[in-house]
Amino acid sequence: MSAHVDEDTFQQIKQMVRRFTHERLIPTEQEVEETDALPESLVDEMKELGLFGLSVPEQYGGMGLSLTQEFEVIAEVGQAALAFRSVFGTNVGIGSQGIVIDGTKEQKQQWLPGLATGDVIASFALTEPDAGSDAGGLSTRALRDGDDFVINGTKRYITNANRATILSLMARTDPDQKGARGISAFIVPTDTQGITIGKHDKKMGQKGTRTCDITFENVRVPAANIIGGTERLNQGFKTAMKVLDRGRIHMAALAVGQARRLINEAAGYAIDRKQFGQSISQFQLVQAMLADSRAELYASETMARDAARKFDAGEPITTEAACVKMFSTEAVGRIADRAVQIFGGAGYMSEYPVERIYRDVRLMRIYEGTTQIQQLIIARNLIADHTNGTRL
Ligand code: COS
Repeated sequence: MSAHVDEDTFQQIKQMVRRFTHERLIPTEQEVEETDALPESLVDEMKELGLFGLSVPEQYGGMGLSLTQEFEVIAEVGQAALAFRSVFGTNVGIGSQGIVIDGTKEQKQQWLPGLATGDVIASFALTEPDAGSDAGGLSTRALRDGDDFVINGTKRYITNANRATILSLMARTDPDQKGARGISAFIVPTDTQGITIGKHDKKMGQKGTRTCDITFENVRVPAANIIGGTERLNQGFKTAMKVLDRGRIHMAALAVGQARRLINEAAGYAIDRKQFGQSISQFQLVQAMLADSRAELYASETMARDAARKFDAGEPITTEAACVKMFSTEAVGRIADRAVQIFGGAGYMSEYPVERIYRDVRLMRIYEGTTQIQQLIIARNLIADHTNGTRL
């Protein structure tokens, strides 16, 4: 493992997060579900624990975890309702990583320390009303005007937009280029004139998370705010794709966390619940469901760890990240379905967490690239490699 922090420190961080998840987050899940909001005191505790800075390099005040280590930590916090991870997730993942991966030294110095403490919140602004899966088809424009760019357009379903201090925003800087070329990534402070954050969306699950539309009306940012500086003009789509590649392994950590929780819940219930005069865990049809879930969890963990190790070693991971994201999020959907089945009628009642988790994990097969987009990426790369003579 290409550890960024030593093994002892990492184990301490992991144990601390595991304790925090079980002692503080899981007991607050019901309140979050009912109020559709996170208690601010808990968000402050997360800041104090350093959760906002897990992936920010140590030199900028973060914990500097490798992706392998981040996977293990996120899988711990991922046992709790997904809303908890979501509030710091954009700082650890898609909101900050464009700056970490492609940012200039000045941009890193300006923003990463605040992102690490949680004093600065970053959102990733790619999706638009007419550009979801077809991210390269986005129509928000950033047109050059002297030393500035002037941004107009609308972004949709932007996670943590309500709290964001800055946006990693993808916009079309070359209107003559229709597709992925001609897009640049910008750091846009949300207090810039002309930005309006809409009211938050009502969702099927993941209560307590926040997604909002953002509109831009003649929003003026200096050319120096292009992630990586002006030499990365029209290179922003690639920045977004690199961020998403990495983010898809982070997503797998969440799927693994939720899968572990579901299996714990289902096994506990199956052991306690008696029918036909015995524990239902003794019935082979129930055992088959538990076994399938356990095996799929193991496959998800193993794939994600392998992909994270390759990422940390600097290897290309686009195919692996897509495989891991597709497999682990589809698997957790099946695992949630089986957990509800094992709980029987009780599984349909909000009294037990599996009913909520069943709804919460549904989004995982959609956000940060649908299963169908992952299939497209995997197949495209496979066909290209094969055409070039590469055999598995
Ligand atoms: N890493 C680095 N560069 C990448 C890349 C990656 N993973 N994927 C693509 N690129 C590059 C390509 O190499 C290409 O570069 P050149 O122009 O130099 O050849 C450029 O980016 C355009 O790539 P491509 O032609 O593959 O773009 P497409 O428009 O066909 O789109 C998909 C590709 C479908 C993969 C992309 O739009 C996508 O991931 N969509 C899903 C978006 C998403 O996940 N949204 C979730 C919401 S945001 S949380």
